[in-house]
Amino acid sequence: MSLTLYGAARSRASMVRWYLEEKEIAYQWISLDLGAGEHRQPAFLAINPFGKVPALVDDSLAGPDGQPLKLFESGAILQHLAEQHGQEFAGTGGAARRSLSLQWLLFANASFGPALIQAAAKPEDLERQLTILDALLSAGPSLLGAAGSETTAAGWGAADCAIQSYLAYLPLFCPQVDLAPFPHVQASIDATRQRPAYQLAMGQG
Ligand SMILES: N[C@@H](CCC(=O)N[C@@H](CS)C(=O)NCC(=O)O)C(=O)O
Repeated sequence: MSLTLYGAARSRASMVRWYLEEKEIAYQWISLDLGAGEHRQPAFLAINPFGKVPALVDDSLAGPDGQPLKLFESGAILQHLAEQHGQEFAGTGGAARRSLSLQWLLFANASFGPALIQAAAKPEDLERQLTILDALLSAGPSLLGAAGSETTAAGWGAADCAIQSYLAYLPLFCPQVDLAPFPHVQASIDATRQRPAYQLAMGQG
């Protein structure tokens, strides 16, 4: 079995890389030079026709073409890893946990990420989301646990990886946002930055 992750420095691939490092899942890292247009070359377009990173090739499963499974979209890759390699949804409560994981991954990529990008134009949208996240994080660092999952063991997982990654981007993308009213968000950012696997994933290109 082998996993190959295609990414680039300072890209969303870092999120996926953090997950793999944190869970100690073996993978090969291929760093593309976006400036040189490596992501627009035929070899990579055969993996992700949209020419974006991250992309994953997982030879433990076959895709519809009979070749090793190729995936793009960070949220889909994280959910795949959680299910196939992270054993996140086994046992009692697994089905609910899987659905909640998907909910938070989609929220991270479709709602929270865009709110960060549009923070200058729509500050009230980001503030509202931060208020809710701060309240949820006050119940514990894992959103799956805080969101009312039936499971007893609320370990760190793909959903946490995505949300915590975007939260850690917040001071970089939106330095104008005052985090003083959001102490649990601030604590989450501080804790994320302390994690060796996060540092490794963010620090190496
Ligand atoms: N929604 C996609 C976004 C992928 C994306 O936009 N990736 C950027 C890097 S963060 C990229 O590949 N940019 C290169 C380009 O667009 O030319 C995901 O979450 O994977």
